Amino acid sequence: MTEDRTAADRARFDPVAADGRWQQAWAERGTFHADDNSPKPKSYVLEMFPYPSGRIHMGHVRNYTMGDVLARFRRMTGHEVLHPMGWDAFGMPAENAAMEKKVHPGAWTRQNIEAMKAQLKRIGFALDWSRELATCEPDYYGQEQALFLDMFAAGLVYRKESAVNWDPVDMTVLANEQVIDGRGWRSGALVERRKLSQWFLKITDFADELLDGLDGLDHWPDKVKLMQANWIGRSRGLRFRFALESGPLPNVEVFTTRPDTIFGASFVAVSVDHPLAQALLAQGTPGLEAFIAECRRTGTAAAEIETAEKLGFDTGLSAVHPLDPTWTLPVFIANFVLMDYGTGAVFGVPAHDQRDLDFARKYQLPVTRVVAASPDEKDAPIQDEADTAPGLIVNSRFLDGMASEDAKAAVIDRAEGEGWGTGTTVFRLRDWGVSRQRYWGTPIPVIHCEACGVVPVPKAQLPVVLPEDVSFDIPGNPLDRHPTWKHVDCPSCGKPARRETDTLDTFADSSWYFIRFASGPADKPFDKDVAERWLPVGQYIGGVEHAILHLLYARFWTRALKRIGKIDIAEPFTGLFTQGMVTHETYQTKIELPATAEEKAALGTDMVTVSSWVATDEIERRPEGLFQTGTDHPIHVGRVEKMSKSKKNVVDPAPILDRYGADAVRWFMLSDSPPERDLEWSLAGIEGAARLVQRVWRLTEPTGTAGEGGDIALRKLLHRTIAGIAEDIEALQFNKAVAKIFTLVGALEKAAPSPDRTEAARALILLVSPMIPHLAESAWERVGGEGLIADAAWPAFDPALLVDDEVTVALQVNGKLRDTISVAKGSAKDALEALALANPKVQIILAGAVPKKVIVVPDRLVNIVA
Ligand code: ANZ
Ligand code: ZN
Repeated sequence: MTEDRTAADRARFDPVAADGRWQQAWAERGTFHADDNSPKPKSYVLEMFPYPSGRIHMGHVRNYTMGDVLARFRRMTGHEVLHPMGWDAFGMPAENAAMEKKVHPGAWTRQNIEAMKAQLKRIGFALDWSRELATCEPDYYGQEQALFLDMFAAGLVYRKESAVNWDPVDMTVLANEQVIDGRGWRSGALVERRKLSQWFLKITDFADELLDGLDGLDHWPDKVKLMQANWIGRSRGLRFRFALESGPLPNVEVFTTRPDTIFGASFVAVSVDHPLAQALLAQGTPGLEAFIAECRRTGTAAAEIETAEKLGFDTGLSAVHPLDPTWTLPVFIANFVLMDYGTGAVFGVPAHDQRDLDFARKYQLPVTRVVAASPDEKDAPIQDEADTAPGLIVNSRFLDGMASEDAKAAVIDRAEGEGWGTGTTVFRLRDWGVSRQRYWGTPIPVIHCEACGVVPVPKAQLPVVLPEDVSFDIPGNPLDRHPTWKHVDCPSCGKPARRETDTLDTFADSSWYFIRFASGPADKPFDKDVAERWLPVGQYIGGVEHAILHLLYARFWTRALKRIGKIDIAEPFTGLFTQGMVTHETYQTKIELPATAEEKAALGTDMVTVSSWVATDEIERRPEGLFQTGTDHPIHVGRVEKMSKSKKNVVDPAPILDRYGADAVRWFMLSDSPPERDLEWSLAGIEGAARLVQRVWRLTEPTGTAGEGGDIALRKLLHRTIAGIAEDIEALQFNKAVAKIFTLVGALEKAAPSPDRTEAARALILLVSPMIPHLAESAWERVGGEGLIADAAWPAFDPALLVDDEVTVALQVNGKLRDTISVAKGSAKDALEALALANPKVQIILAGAVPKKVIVVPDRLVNIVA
């Protein structure tokens, strides 16, 4: 009994012990250290660096496991691999923690980094930890300040008064993307429009190149390229002037991308910030001040303006149609016209633009169709929906019958010929507002002096370090109310001056970290020569939620550095992969409670059902079903959703790692779904992964007798597997690689001892080593492999063995499949016919009958007609 157990224990692979042992061995030898001076071909594999929230979650594990398999594989195929890790460490959560828990954002962040680093190490990632960086440390953000100053000197940074989204609760400016349904993404407060002096980076200077550059990114997902192209939004349009019959300005210049619809115009509208609106305001136009104030209450995000109630103020002025001096249009001030797009003024075509239609219905303006599917439909009515479909121009004088594109060109030609307008290219992309009124970010390195204006901090005085002694008991920017920090002498005239108290958007920090990983000297942001040895990143992996902003900003930042001569690389990431999410079932209890007085009044019932989410580890299975642990509340199993704190369906990787070991977790992350799809977490899945690890272990057990003779089938399978897995890993098709390993494992388990089997079992260890590296090291040691498997080469395959010289032929009787046979490829027709007629299953069906006809399709099928 006891003896049996020890034998079984000895046979079992102990994953947790192996994890620690090999992780230590790799660390001691610096196995994953990337050598800048290596003569080998370089491979830079990078996963999007994490925000140090405090714990590694399953999404991280999946993301980093994928990158890790590729990095390890590239090492095995002779590359010098750079696979670094760091921390995107500035941002709001640290300040929120400071407010809620009274800890310093720095202390909170650094503590989280230590905890998460230990967790990452626990998973055995092949990372070069010597290059670790955290964006919240002065040695990083000080270099970012230096780059900011370089861009400032090159004219790529400017300051401007602009309308911003102001969150009145968090007391900060929000980016358009942080405004969701008119509310602050974090506080949920209704966002207001405010004017503030803000710092901007000139990303619009690069709009053309950022758009055209997408064409060369062959290894990016199309959907990401499309999202970026739409975000940049290049379109051809026309700018032209409407003369005003009276009023404070002689004319209003509008911008349109639909000059073909010019005869469908029914009004002209300008932004509340337009000079015409401002001039009318200065004249004391009654009611205008109140109107503008009302408009200011909505955010500036395009989506916001699209959905917000359309508001207009009739100025009483008239604009003259440029193609008909007898035709005048009313001029409105409207909330849906933005000042910083086009000219801040538009003409409205209600029949073909939804905003214009909503506006026209509200203010009873004419709606004239000027585009129709065919000329017969020129009078088809427009109801509540604008007709945005392409078609032919109607009701439009000299444009009638033209296709839209031709009509656009015709109007632009006419405008340019007659001198009232010019064709232009415009972009939806706007300059990047980087000012944040927050503490936990990179201080913008400038000084404001009464006499000298904006003065950059001299580089010798960098880094501008954040003060440590700050308080978070009241909202607002702690840098602004710090007693001493902002008071400095002007570097130019020496008089008392004031530091900039805005910090940089954290997207700036993530716009160049991949360069700093490649080269991180102490005295400058990076060394051009060294950085260029590694860059661009060959494979970047991360969440699709970063498809637009992070990736666009990083592309811009890299191009900006190229333009100012800091690096000779235009595109930072040649390969991009966006992985799916990790999902899990959700659980809820539904409990009947007596209604409160208000609920009774509102619902007319005495009892109400209260649903609450239940955490994954608070559930117990009883014979009657699932219950909330320690209660009699039955559990309702809900939809499978992305793991999230709010739905309490998060599974913490830490206890799973302690129980099953790193390899089982890694294997599960790779095995179940294609990597771009969502992966549903399940305990059954992880247990299956743990069993696979043990199966591979058993296959590497010395067989004692070597056996004799060859096993050509196994040999062929092995060589096909070697070639196939290499292709799958290069294409990041990890689930396909996993399937091939299962097939090989199954074949090995059935194979009799032979030299071929021994060789295949040894090769199997190499094949699984990028995925389950701890097991692989132990098994490699067991079979007497040389050195660490982490340093071993990917096995070679013999191309001759990949050629498939056997085919499967279907045997049919009267068109029905009866059996299949394996034959040599290219077998002759009569040989196939003879084999078919001799087949036992076919003979049973025929029962002695003489076939009328035999149809043979070589390499495919034999059909016997009886
Ligand atoms: C006439 C027209 C007719 C328009 C029609 C659209 C459809 P995209 O294509 O997204 O670039 N526009 C111009 N400047 C604007 C501003 N500052 N604020 C709000 N809207 C503005 O959008 C260009 C179109 O958006 C322009 O073409 C203009 O309306 C409007 F059937 O002109 B259009
Ligand atoms: Zn000065």
